[in-house]
Amino acid sequence: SAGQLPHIAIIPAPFDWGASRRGASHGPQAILLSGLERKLQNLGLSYVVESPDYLPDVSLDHRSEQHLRYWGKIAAVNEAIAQKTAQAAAAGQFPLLLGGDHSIAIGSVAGAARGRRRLGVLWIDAHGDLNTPGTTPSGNIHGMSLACSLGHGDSRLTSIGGSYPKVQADRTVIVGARELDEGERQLIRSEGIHCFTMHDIDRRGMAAVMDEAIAIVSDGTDGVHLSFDIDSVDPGEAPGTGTKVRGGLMYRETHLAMEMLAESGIVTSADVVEVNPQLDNGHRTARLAVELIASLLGERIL
Ligand code: HAR
Ligand code: MN
Ligand code: MN
Ligand code: MN
Repeated sequence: SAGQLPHIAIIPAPFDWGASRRGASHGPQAILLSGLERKLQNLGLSYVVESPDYLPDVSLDHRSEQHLRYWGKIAAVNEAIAQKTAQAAAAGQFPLLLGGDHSIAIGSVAGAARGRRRLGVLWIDAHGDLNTPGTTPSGNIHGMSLACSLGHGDSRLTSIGGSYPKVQADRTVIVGARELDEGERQLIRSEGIHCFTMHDIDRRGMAAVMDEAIAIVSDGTDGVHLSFDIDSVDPGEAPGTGTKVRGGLMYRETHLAMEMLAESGIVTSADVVEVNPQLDNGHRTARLAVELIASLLGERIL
């Protein structure tokens, strides 16, 4: 990734059946309307905005279970997301997915992993998204997406984009966690997933945490997928999201993380998820998402 600027494939994923509330399906439009294209132009990046037409119509798919809510819609949509992401990556582009709730990462990680079998994953989130149907307190699949990518949970989800684990635990890093369920804590311990909580960030500082996170996800990997859940940011800065948790990342801490990732040059694909304009204060959260994407893609203060 050194030297030549990547061609960005902006892939909208207007889907919210993985969450407990509707609205995140309008995230892509809100982010695009908040000046994303202008930012990319100012950075001198070439890009294409894909049409959401690649997604199947799942309005009549009502397959759902108590501990796997709307799994039918989610499986169908994520197969298409995996395909679209893999296609962009195979064409040498940088897939940038705009969510959508975090269930769309089941597809994006699977797509990113298709051409990179030693993919590192950096999951920046207030949550672990490490539940399975056996541990979920809600049945909502956006709380299961990272577990799925690691090969844990129901085969109707883990088989999306191919019946194999898309990533390994020792190449997976969570940053920003502050609300984990008991089953998620157990999975973190039993699998050895690297998890930097808000406690770690408070103690050591964001720079030290990101230095270590970058070292882990780039060690022996052939690419890195960043899955950025906007609820990692403190709700004071990012109110437009469905599952807010107090005590999150500060404005500058979040930018610093993105700037350090840009400097490292390791990120090969990304998603920005859980922006819900129906819960936003104007377009505050969508505008923040645009700023953070710009920092990730190389915008610098000086
Ligand atoms: N851990 C809870 C569950 O599984 C809440 C998950 C919440 N949402 C997210 N994920 N936005 O990051 O239901
Ligand atoms: Mn139950
Ligand atoms: Mn999440
Ligand atoms: Mn979250």
